[in-house]
Amino acid sequence: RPFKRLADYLPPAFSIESTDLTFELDPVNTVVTAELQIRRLDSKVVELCLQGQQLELLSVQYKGHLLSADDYQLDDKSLRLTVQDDRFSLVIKTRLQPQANTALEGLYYANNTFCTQCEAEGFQRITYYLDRPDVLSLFSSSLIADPQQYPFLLSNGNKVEQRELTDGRRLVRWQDPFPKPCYLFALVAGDFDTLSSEYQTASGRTVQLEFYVEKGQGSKASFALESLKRAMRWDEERFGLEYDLERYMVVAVDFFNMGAMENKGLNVFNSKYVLVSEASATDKDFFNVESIIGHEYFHNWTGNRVTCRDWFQLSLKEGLTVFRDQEFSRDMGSATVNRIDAVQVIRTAQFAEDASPMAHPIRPEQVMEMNNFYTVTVYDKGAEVIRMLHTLLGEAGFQAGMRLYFQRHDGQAVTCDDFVQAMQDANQQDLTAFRRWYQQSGTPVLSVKRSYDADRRQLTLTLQQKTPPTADQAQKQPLVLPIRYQLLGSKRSSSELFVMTSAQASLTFDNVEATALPVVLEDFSAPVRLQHDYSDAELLRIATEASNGFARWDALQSCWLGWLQQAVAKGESYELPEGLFDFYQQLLHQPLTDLALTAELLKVPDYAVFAENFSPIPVDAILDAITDFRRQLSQRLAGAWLHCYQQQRQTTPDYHETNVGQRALKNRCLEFLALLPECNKTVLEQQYRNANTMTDQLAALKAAQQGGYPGFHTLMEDFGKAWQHDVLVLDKWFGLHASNPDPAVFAQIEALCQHDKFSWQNPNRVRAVFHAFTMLNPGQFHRLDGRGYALLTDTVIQLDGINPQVAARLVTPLLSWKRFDTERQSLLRAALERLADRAGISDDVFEKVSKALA
Ligand code: B3K
Ligand code: ZN
Repeated sequence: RPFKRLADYLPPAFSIESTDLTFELDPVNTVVTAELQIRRLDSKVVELCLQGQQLELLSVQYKGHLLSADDYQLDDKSLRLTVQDDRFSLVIKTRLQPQANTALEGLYYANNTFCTQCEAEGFQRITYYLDRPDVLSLFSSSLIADPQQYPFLLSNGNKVEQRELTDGRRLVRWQDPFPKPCYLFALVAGDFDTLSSEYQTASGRTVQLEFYVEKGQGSKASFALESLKRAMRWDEERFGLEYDLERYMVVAVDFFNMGAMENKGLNVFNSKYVLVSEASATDKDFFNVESIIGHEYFHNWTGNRVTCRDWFQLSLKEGLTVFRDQEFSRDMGSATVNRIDAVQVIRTAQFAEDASPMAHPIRPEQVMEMNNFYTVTVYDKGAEVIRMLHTLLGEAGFQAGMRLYFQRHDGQAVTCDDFVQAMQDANQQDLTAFRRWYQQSGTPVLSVKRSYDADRRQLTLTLQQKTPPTADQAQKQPLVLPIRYQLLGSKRSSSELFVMTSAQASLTFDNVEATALPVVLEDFSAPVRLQHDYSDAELLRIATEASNGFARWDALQSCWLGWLQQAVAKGESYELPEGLFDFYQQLLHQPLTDLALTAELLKVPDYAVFAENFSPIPVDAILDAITDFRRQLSQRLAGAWLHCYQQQRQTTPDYHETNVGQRALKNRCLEFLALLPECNKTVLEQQYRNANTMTDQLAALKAAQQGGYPGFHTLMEDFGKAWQHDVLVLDKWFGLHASNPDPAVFAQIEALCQHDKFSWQNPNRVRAVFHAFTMLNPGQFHRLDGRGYALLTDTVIQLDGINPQVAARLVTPLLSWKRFDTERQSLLRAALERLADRAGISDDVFEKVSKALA
């Protein structure tokens, strides 16, 4: 099957100056009329090739003349015609069946609602078009439907007309004044609860904010609405960027392939990231709503006003917008914990991707199915690359670069190179070497060695970087690494920046004591794996003394990894050092002001964090060691957990930094208390029954599950009944079932798939069950009898026929077969072969599986 390559990029030979769409909406028979004004840009080209998939072509008119089937070529991917004129109109009529569209790409119908998803290449499932981001067109659209069933007919831009037709249907017409690529087109038709408000921009314009959510859920959208206002204000203050239309609409739907979509003026969201209340959503859910609302809003400038030339440049908008949403979140809550969470994503998921058959640079060079490249590498490593630029140039330099970028490229479709060039020119800094981050994949290993010369009182740090080969690229070169560091126990106590540009470098410190201790890579200033030879005592000293909160947490992470490696090597219990118990004791009696950070410091890392550091991954030994560490901590510090738990027990329900921190700390304590048989009943039952937030209720359930509490099943039954009307909460319940570490989980999953609220068509439901099973239940998923792998393989096959995008996301845990022992390797390989050999498997799944087997 063919790949598309970045190297083959050619500018478009035609432009589509305007696109006027008419939709006669019907679940089983929607007729789309597209009227395109086309201009030839390259006079040598006579063939116009429009992409189209899953379409029934009804008619084509060229300059007002109906064409016959001999006038064009049609296949299952395109419509081609020979054109003589430099300017002409085309009117194309197509028929769609939105209800049959379970792939949820293009125009689909679910839950009595019409909805579109066009990024990356979904618009070609609506009409024949130049479906590429560098073709910008002025869009207008007329939506026609039965007003009883679909009182709201929404599309991008300004509403310019609404009237009732003689046949009883309603027509609403929209015009978007900003030219845009078709991936930003959207329409929604349905019946909703609405929530609206106004926003005054910095320059004094008024913007209408409108949220459209499922009937009866209106009150759950107010936090999202307030988040939007905060994001709008923040972008004005930090980036000087204002919203540009009179209306900003957000629609929440339960059937959606991803988190949300930044369509111009009409965002479509997965309801999970809009609908929250303290009773039904956790603090983490609130966080996600605020951050994704911010993300989609920030796209209006970084993505929509300036868009991508081609899909290989995806990180141009995604890396930059993730950086912007992370900065926004950091200003809204605990800055340190925000950074910790972002780093965890890199260290687990992104490093794992680098080590997998799907390894790719943040700007990929070849792609079979673009939807497979909305990855942690493009998004999150992409954001780290932007963050490094920010570190190198400073806030003022970075903002100067942003201003130049918009000055040059507003209204254009550009490349990652254009972005770096603007940063370079605004700062008169040569960023040639830095650009390597865009073309080189893989995780650099940075090793740090220390030597102290007592006579000269001189400390030398020797730094070395090396990037191991990846599946896609054998040769690697040194990268530009901004390294933030601090020297503990010396006069130079502030944090400094060293920019490493070659494979080796050294740093010397004069006039320092032998006890001076360098803290390297503060705030994770470069996305690398750090290797050092620090002792437990030194790491615990950093964890206690460093001024950088991230560095404190990170030192502890190094400790945990070291202890776990020893436990695995010994194959038996490893006794945690006294220094750790003392440190924890202290934290539990006197938590830091940042309670959320305190909770992070008190955590034994998850399986995924440890696993990423092994090859082959000793699944069972890691799980045993984690269980043993947790047991040691719970027993040795029993009194301290209870003391701290009681101190933090009373919390105010609203989502506010102090309450969130308090809940995080309390629930960390609960997690350890639940491992003590004597505490179980009262503490767990009480917290579950008396919880004033979903955060606390769910934490009690999780602690009960992990602690093996006998009453757990009764609590689960109660929870399932209490929340059966709320699918978003039910998803949490599905996930808990699927993460049951007992072999009974297989029967439970079977039962869940029969549950009347489960649907294979709904990505949220499918992910709730199978994401939990594959990612949060490593013991059962990686069983040595292959049952876990077989279940996932069957699921991927079943799902591929319904929704290839979701199937391809689910298949990921099977790809890294080479990282396991020989028994698991052969089981995984067989699973992959079963998928590869399957007739009619989608490109989405095939691309990944065939890479894994190559
Ligand atoms: N741009 C969309 C993602 C589209 C994914 C297409 N498979 C959401 C976002 O990143 O904001
Ligand atoms: Zn995005």
